[in-house]
Amino acid sequence: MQKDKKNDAVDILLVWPPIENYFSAAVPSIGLAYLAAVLEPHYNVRILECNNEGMYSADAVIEYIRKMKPRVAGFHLATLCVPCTEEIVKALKEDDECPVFLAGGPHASALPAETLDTGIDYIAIGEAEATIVELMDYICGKPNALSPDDIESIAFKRDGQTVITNKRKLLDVNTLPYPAWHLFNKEDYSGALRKTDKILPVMSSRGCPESCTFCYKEIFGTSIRFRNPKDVVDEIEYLKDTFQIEQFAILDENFTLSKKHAMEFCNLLIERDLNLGWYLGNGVRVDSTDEEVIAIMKKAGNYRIALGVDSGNDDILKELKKRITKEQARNAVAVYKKYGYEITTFFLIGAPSETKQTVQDTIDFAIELNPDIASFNNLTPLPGSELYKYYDAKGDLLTKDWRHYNYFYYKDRDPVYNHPTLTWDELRKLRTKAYRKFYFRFGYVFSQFRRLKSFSDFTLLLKKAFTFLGFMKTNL
Ligand code: B12
Ligand code: SF4
Repeated sequence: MQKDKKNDAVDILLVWPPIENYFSAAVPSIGLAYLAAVLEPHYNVRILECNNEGMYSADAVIEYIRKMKPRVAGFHLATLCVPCTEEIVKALKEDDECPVFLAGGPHASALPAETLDTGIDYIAIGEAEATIVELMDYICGKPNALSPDDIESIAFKRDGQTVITNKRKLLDVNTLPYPAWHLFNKEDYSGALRKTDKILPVMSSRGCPESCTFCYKEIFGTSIRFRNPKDVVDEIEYLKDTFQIEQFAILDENFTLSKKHAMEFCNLLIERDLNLGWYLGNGVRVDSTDEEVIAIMKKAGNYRIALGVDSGNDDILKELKKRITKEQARNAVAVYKKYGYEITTFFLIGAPSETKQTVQDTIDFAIELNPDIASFNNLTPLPGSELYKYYDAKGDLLTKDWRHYNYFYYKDRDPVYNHPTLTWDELRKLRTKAYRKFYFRFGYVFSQFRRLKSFSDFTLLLKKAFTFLGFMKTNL
């Protein structure tokens, strides 16, 4: 999709760094696509999505950057991306000439001072569409550019001391341009759970007002900002016309929170008759189950939903500050099943008060709900979450080697925190048990076969089964 600008000097390369042991390249980074969109009118921008483009090692990225010689290289940092990025930045800083390094994203926003120690020159904390343009204007010496002290929500070092500037206000989401997907190199994004790879993500809101202890809150805070539904549907129509997408993924953190927003969006989508499938893969809350909304979402093409159920024990749900109950989860699954949805339920294993019995409650509850996919993640205190601060304050974080902060995988992972009662090995075994008990059941296999309506459903089921078996074999 990228424009041919091979002969132009590159002002900024935006990098989604490689992650070892990465499970699914489900969608491209909409954060980088928004940043590219605000930069493009002023600067020559390129994108490198390492995992999605098959670039898995620091060495490959180093060579790529040496060849391209961008003036600035900006990294999107989830916690797992930090070790590889540090390797890249430190190696390039040994060269006679190297780019100016920027970083932003979840890890950099949660721990800006520590992230500067990786060699990054400037960090944009939080939402960065305005920040990145101001930073580029400064770095590129534009007349009237602000000086770093006057650019809000950045961190940098001066004389070895970290400077963090005043906090910037969240922006008006209705002023954002469309994400610049035309600058991305890939046309298709493969995912094991869906029927087509011709897919792009869309965000109709930013943020979530809840405060679950394990969730990341440093970028969009605890408010929710909705876009005008008409603009969102215009964007989707543009994606279909321009990139021939067959599906889209809504990345909102709390799409069903506002009935009015969800209903208006779906009604407009139905009116436009775009004939696109879509899914809500990030999880919606079970306490916002409204049958009228679910019926219209289904009619508008939504076929897959993920529900944040998290535990089969009400006390654990309280401890996690989920503000939901098992009964609400039961009701939600029943209503989504009634409308024929493919349902994923997310569960977490390892809340601070978790015991073998409460994990058993979760396994029993998952079996009772019998969704199409039950995902049991190892509760990992990720920087930016309340749980991280809790374990850090207690001195119970065992390592800050970030490559181990992976909630999908146990393979090659050291323990990252001291759980109050369960050992790391017990947590690992409990999670393996959850997967085995849930999936290796006649009732589960039977319900999956009963859903098949066509040969393509069957091939998708096989694709899911092989992906899952590969995951079980290598990572539990
Ligand atoms: C959609 C999503 C995904 C998608 C797409 C990921 C992506 N990075 O775009 C998929 C499914 C692929 C995914 C994968 C993973 N995800 Co995810 N994901 C999300 C989710 C729900 C929304 C992210 C999003 O699109 N936000 C919207 C855009 C507009 O915001 P943004 O990406 O943050 O970008 C803005 C700023 O951060 C900043 N910015 C971002 N990059 C840069 C770069 C520079 C140079 C600058 C200056 C600024 C800047 O500017 C952007 C515009 O304002 C968040 C939840 C959340 N609350 O953010 C979790 C979240 C980001 N994911 C998380 C995790 C852990 C992962 C995985 C590691 C899971 C795994 N084990 O594989 C991988 C990591 C992938 C990766 N390489 O980053 C954690 C990260 C926490 C942390 N401390 O690292 C979050 C916060 C969820 C949580 N657990 O609380 N994820
Ligand atoms: S887990 Fe879901 S409901 Fe809880 S704060 Fe995060 S996005 Fe909101």
